[in-house]
Amino acid sequence: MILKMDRLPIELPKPTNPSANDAAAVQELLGGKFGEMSTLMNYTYQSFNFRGRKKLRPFYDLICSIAGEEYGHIEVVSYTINLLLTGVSKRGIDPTIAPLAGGVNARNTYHFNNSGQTALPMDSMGKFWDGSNVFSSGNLKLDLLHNFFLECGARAGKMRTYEMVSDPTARTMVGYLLVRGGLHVVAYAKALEALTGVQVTKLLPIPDLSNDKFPEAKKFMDDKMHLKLYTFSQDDYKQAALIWHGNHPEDGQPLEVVQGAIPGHTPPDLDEEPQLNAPGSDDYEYDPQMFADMAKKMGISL
Ligand code: MN3
Repeated sequence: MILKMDRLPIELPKPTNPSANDAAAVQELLGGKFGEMSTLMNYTYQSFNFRGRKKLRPFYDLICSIAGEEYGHIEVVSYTINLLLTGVSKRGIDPTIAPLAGGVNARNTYHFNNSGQTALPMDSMGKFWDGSNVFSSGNLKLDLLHNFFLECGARAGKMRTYEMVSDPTARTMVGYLLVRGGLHVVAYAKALEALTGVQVTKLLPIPDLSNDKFPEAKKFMDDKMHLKLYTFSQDDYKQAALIWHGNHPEDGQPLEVVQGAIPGHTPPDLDEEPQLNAPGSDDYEYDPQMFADMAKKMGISL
């Protein structure tokens, strides 16, 4: 089961230049073949489908911990897309001025046609993510090899998105995901080492450029975010520590398992876009004052 928190793993800065085409490029990190939808659903299904858990519990605990983290990754990429799309059309309620005219020249018109200028589970070319991106063979060595490859491919995609999109919102998010995805690369390499004795960490980094060459990633590394594996569970998945221990293969610093979740930050409140009726009219019967009075009586803080 999943326990949810209304938090994002990092604080996202507001874009300096909101841009529908930047948002379209970032979609690759959400719904691309190597995007966060793929990592989330791969590890989630591999954890549901795990056979022989009694014998191989540390591997199960590791995959479950990483699956838990990936939920927050789809969230932080989605919020980045949402912030990049905020304010990119003309705000107002007059349809005759064609407030969405800019959408015609945006690379991804779904952001205007099918959403309130917000993220959709699709790649940078508008192809919707689907379950054929999930690999869950049932063979642990094969699944771990796949996960190692998936994280390396995801890392290449993050680096290229960083090189395409220079807005600080996107770069902060990519810097964070390079560090956390980089940790997942090492985790699957170490899992393969524990299972087979082959020194997979000697292949790292793939691609060759180190995360510390990206200033936004370097900041998170200074906070040791490349060393801490979170279980994303209050009490479970402790045996992940039987794999996640020792020193980081690139900088030699000690690895650590943290029980629970990344503390995180309140997600940004997305501004209204009236020209898209998002979220809708001020004429709703909904009465904030009535809810405020009720909350007071019920002891709920607003
Ligand atoms: Mn991820």
